[in-house]
Parts: sequence; structure tokens; C-alpha cells
Amino acid sequence: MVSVIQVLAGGYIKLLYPNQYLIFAYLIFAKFYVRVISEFTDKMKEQIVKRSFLLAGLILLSFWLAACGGASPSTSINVVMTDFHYSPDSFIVPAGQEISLKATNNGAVVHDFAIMKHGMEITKDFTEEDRKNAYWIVEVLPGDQASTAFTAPSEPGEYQIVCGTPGHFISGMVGKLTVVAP
Ligand SMILES: [Cu+2]
Repeated sequence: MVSVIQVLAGGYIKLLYPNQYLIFAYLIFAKFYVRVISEFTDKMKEQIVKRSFLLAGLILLSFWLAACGGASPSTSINVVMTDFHYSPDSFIVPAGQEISLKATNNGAVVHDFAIMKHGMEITKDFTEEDRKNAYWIVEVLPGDQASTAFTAPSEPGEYQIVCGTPGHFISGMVGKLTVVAP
């Protein structure tokens, strides 16, 4: 029994929390149940509990499937940068293909999305010397958004993504690009 209330609540919450809306929809649904449950018979209550567990199970399954879905290579990257994180922070792309990138800077300072060349991972903060070891860099001003494209490296493997703004690498602004054979 997927109620109209659940669907409406889910749609509304989706606008506010695109990722976690299912949990919120479930909580609202559960709250609605608690309010009316006192008027129900024991058999009805039993059924409601069973259905609640089933619903929770389906929600968990959908999260699990969504997590698995994110593990396949994609030719588009949509990243949100904040102070000092990438969200998401790992990407899988097919080797040698054109990748479209949309980078949004929701932070208060300028951020980069710099892919280091293979084997050129940095361990200390990004410096001007590291710039030549970058495979590709896009810089985005605070509150701005960049839509661009680059060709994925031809060599499969793991590539480090870093922010080149001083202090950001050591603040944990790091990601991972996994290049897989197409
Ligand atoms: Cu940064």
C-alpha cells in the first residue's frame, strides 16, 4: 500500500533533499501511521508493522542499487565543490573518451578540479611546480559553475584529483578518477 501521502511527501522532500528524500519520506509516512494507529485493531497493527518493515527493506534495497549504479563508467562528471570537499569525490570514466564536466563551486573561495597525471600524485600542498604534472585543470570561482569537456587519459588506472588553491589539498580537498578500458 503505497499511499498518496507517501508519494506527495516523497516528491516534496525530493525537492529539498535530492539524495536523502527516501528516508524523509519514510519518516513522514511512519509518523502518519503512528498518529492513526490507535484506531486500528490488533490484526491491522500487525499488518502495518509487516508492511513498514517491507517498505524499509525496499528503501534500503533502492539505496543499495543506487550505490551499485554509481560504480559504472560514465562520460559525464557532475561535481559540487565546497570548502573543502568534492561531492561526489570519486569518478569512473572510460579511457580516451570525451568527458563532459559540470563543476559547481558552492564554496566561499575559488576551487580547482585538477586531475594529476598518472603516477604524479601529490602528498604535500599543491604548488606551481605541480601544475606541469596536472593532466587537466578547471578553476571555478565561488558561486560559479563551469561546463566544459576533456578527453579521459588513455591509460587505465587511478588518477588523483586535487584542488590547487593553496591550503586546500592539506584540508582534504582530494578526489579520485578511475579510468577503465572502454
Ligand atoms: Cu579548493
